[in-house]
Amino acid sequence: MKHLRAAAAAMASGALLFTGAVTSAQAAPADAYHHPKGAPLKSLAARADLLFGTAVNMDALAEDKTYRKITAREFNSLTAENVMKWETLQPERGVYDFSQGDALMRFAKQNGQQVRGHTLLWHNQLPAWLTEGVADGSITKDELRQILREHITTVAKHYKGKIYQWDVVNEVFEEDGSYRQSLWYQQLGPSYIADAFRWAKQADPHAKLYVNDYNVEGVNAKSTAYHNLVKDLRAQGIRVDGFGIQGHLSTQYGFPGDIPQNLQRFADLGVESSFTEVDVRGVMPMDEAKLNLQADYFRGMLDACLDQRKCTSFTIWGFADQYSWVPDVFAGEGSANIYDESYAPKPSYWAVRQELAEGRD
Ligand code: 9MR
Repeated sequence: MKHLRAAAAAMASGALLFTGAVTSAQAAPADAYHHPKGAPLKSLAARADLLFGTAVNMDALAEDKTYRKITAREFNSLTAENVMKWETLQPERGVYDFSQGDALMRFAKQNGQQVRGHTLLWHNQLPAWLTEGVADGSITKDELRQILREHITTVAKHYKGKIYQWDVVNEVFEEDGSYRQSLWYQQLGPSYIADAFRWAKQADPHAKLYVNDYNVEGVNAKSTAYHNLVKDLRAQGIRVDGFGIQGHLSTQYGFPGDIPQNLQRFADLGVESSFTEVDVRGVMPMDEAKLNLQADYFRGMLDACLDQRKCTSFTIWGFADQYSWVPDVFAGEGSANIYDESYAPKPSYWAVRQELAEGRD
């Protein structure tokens, strides 16, 4: 546990700002986030050979100058929080709208950032024409397979050579490791997963192709299902390159202690891994103890990634609390990000900063 040693050393040397024990009030002068001294987070990450990313809310990027500034300055990888999902990209059958996805690509290019693709297949945020068509039988199973093939091919080709990792399939297992009973599974059976990887590879051979899910940080039934899936697909000659751990944690539950073992067993299979959607929510109102615990959770995930050579990117799911998805989904919980609503860095910001600065072992 490198980070605990480092925190103790920092404390002893009086470097309080980097212990993670600061409150946001202490750490944040009123008017601006960009006061933390030193290099931006992305420079520290680059030195550690890590892509450090955030999910991007395109409305905030258009309307909020500070949001835009932080997005440009602190991260070397961006993920579309929503605009590369089916309902945005194919709002009508056969009609694609890449305008917002392309706007994100342009922003990333202007700022020298890489882009993570999310997601070629999911059971959520599907367009109504698709879900309704399947429900009323007007879209047959054969047609659905063609629709899936066409969507993956069109989207991956559109962004060919510009996306370094694609979440090819997202959230395909239940907590007990059985297949999620999604529209895809119910209509097409489990072979849709191998198909999705084949089609993605054909369309964009250079992107690293990922499975991605939540509650798979440690070794458990769900992460074991992914381990078996990756092993089986690769045994069939299907290219799967990476295991994506979303990393949506809550301070009201314990920290999964066996993340290093989990990352190692995927590395042993020959695939890389990434943290793809990290945030740590808490039961509101937050207090200093909870904020410090939150910082420990961020630190723990980042430390595990940095200590695993095959962990190549670490993306947080947004950075500012006012744009977080959490309060809409978990009643009474919030404060999941590293900056508060006024862009004051929280203890979790300092924890992330410290870990990045320490780099890999
Ligand atoms: O953050 C996203 C939020 O804005 C959307 O409303 C929501 C719709 O389900 O999806 C959120 O992002 C999810 C991601 O795409 C997949 N993993 C879980 C994320 C949080 O729900």
